[in-house]
Formats: sequence, structure tokens, C-alpha cells
Amino acid sequence: MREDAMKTIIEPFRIKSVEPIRMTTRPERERCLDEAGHNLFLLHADDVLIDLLTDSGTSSMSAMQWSAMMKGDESYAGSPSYFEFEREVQKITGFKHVIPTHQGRAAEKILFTVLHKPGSVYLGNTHFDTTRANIEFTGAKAFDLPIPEGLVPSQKHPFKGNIDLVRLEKALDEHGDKVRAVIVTVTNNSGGGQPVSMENIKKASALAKEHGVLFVLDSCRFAENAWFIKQREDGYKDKSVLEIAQEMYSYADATTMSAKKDGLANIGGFLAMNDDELSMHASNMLILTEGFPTYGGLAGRDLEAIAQGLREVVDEDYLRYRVRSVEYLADKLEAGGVPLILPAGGHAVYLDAGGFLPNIRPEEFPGQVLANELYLEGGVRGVEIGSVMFGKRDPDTGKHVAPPMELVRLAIPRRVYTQSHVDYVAEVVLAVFARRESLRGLEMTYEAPFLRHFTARFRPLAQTVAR
Ligand code: PLI
Repeated sequence: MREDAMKTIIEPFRIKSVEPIRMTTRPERERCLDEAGHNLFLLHADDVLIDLLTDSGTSSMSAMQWSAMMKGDESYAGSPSYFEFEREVQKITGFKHVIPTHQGRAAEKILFTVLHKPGSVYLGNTHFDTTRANIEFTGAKAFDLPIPEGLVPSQKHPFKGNIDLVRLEKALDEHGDKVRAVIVTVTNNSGGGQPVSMENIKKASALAKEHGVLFVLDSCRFAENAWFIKQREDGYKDKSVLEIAQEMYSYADATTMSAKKDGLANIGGFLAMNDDELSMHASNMLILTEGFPTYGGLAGRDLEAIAQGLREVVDEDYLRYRVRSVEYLADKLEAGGVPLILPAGGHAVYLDAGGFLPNIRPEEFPGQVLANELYLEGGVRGVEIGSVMFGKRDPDTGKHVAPPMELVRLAIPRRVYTQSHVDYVAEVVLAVFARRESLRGLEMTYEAPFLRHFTARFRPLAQTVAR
């Protein structure tokens, strides 16, 4: 940024095309929520005013991306759009083999399928829901090893997404050759969008190497993570975000990536690695499940949009605005006394629903209650990351086993909303906070065997049982 820059951090773009959003009344929202079984995933999106369900696939594309799409070459094999995409991915990651997939979870599914052996174990800072589900679907186990600070919402730490290296070493010793990979997710999405330091990546990679285990970066928010390293870690302030990202990837053997986040695209992803044999198995699986290796699960035009998105996402004026706009929302909520994960994450603000609604027990889904109330109050849609997404039933007792935190994530789509939208969201959260004691729990009336949060249905409880 130029030395003479003003204090106000502005959106480093102007708006060329707009999309109307629809105002609704509270009675309309009550009806919509009821019809959706009190699950915000089941709403019609045009009944939502400000949609903070996810930052995934919801970015605004730039004029350059739209024009790149017109160059999209739809050849079945050997499309120039693939080579453009491969070049950009290789520039950032340095990996030899680049396998395009229709989104991040397809890359996960392929990787865990080709790595699988009976009794496999995966170790990570915090596995994202699709990562965990794809691991568990193969019959393997996933263990989350975040640092202790990562589990205390109010405790500030510059790299709260770090993996606990002491526990990692212990787990590597304990599980021996059952461990198929160490997976570090940057930023740590389920742990609050918190960054992982370069030192932590480097040390986790060294531990994996010592134990002969593959080291994987789940890197869908690599640019936001690199920006935090530049701001917070000694020795990086004069490096470019691209150089920092390149160093992050240099410690990894492979990466899974959803281009729906820091690819600034609406669809897409990839799996990339150096190992020839692993890549051959992954490509064969790709052909079976996604498509020919030069398009995977994507159209040529999508590959072009991602290639251009990857060029734009490492722009430092963009990242400064991006991270500040999330922090701005967190600052307003913190000033109003709302419990939340601090510091703010890179792509989202995470409300601490456990602290917000201490009278609602985890088995009555405080995060889901809070997310529903934000919708009822002002048409704001967030997502529960708590007992609905990660809670389990004990197979022996049938009792609810709660995850470490009950959260509601307000994820900010990239380049979509302006400061007044964010001011409005803060007002809605503060209004619900003011009447928090009147809120009641929910009962789950339907759940699917995997990723139940997408389709679960709920019924409001008349009275919450006191803790
Ligand atoms: O939604 P996909 O399949 O393109 O990507 C899956 C995925 C993998 N890892 C991480 C850290 C994610 O955050 C992720 C997807 N995240 C979503 C959908 C989200 O709302 O955060």
C-alpha cells in the first residue's frame, strides 16, 4: 500500500453489475423457517436478505474473470484452458501434478480413496466437515489436534489455527503406520477461520516427514492465511503474499483445494501433489468419478475463471480490505458484549453460541437456535458449527456427545457486501443478544447418517430444561 494512503480501508473495486435482494417481513420469515424444518439450509435463498451461510462459491467475479470465461475452451482432452489453470496452480503451489475437480470435497474423496488401507488414521488441526466425512466414509478415523487456545473462544492468539505439535508427535508415535496423512487446514475453518503460522506448518511437516507420513495442506483459504502470516509472523512483513503462499506449499506433499473460496470462483477445486505414483492413482480415480484429467469435473470456462481468480486473490489491497471487513464486524459485536471467537477469522465471524445462550444445553442445539433467530430478526443467514454439524450420538448409551464448541459462523462472501450491509448484520446480532434470555431450544426430528446438518429437521421446544 502507498505510504500516503488514507486511514479508511476501502473496497478496492467499484461495482459494475448489481443484484437485488428481497426484503421480507417477520411473519413471512416465520413461515419460511417453519416450512424449512427450522434448518436454514432448507430455505429458498431469495427469502434471505443477507446471506452469510458460506463464503464458498459465493464470490463476485471480476470483469477480468467474466472475460476470461469467454476464452474457455471446451475440448474434451488437452484444452488450453486446463494448461492456463495448471500454470497458475503450479505458480502458487509448486506441485508437479495438478488434478482439477468440481469442488474441494471431490479432491478429498479421491485422495482418501487412493490412500486408504484398513485401520487408517488421519491427524489434523481441525478437519472440516466434508474432510472428516470423506475420511470416515472410507472407514478411517480422523483426530483433531488444535492447540488449547484454539478451543477457548475469547482467548486471543495470533495463530489460533495451529496444530498442537506435542499432541501430533504423540499421536504419530501412538498410531504408527496407520497414519496415512497429517492434514493442516489453512485457515482453520472449523476452528474459527484462524490462521496457521509458517513455523507451525514447517514443524508439523517435519514431524510428518520423520514418521514417513504424507503432509497435506487443505488450502482453500491459502491467501487469507498468507496475509495473516505477513501481518503477524516475524520475518514475513517484507515478503509478498505470493512468496509466503509458495513457502507454505513448499512444506507440503500434496494439497486439496476448493477454488470456491480463495479461487474467487463459483465452482471448482483441485488436488495437487509431487508423487508420480500417488498422482497416477488419483488421476485414474478422477477419470472414474469426475472426468478426463484436463478438465476433471469442470468446464473449460470454469478453469479460466479459477486461473484468473488465483491471480487476483493474492493482491494485497484486496486482502487488506477482505480481512479488515471481517474484523470490522467482530469489533462491533465485541464492543456490544457479544461472545465470539477472538480475534476475528479471515473469512468469517464466529459467534460463541454456548456463551450467548448458556441456558440451552448442547443437545437442544444452541447454535441452531441462534442461527434461526438471526434469520427471524433480520433475514440474516449464518450457519451452525456445533452440536448439529459435529455432535454425535454415543452408540452405546444413545446420549448426545457435544463437540468442543457451539458456534454460529457468519461467513462473508468475497467482494459481495458493502459496509452498510455489515452494519445491518451487527444491528441484527445485537438485537437478538438483547433478548437472548427468551430463547428456547430445539429437538431434532430427522437426521441423515452423514453430514446431517444439511438436511436435518427440527421442532422448537416449548421449555428448555435448566442445566
Ligand atoms: O465445498 P467444497 O467441496 O468445495 O470444499 C470442501 C471444503 C474443504 N475444506 C475446507 C476447509 C472447507 O472450508 C471446505 C468447504 N467449506 C464450506 C462449504 C464452507 O462453507 O466453509
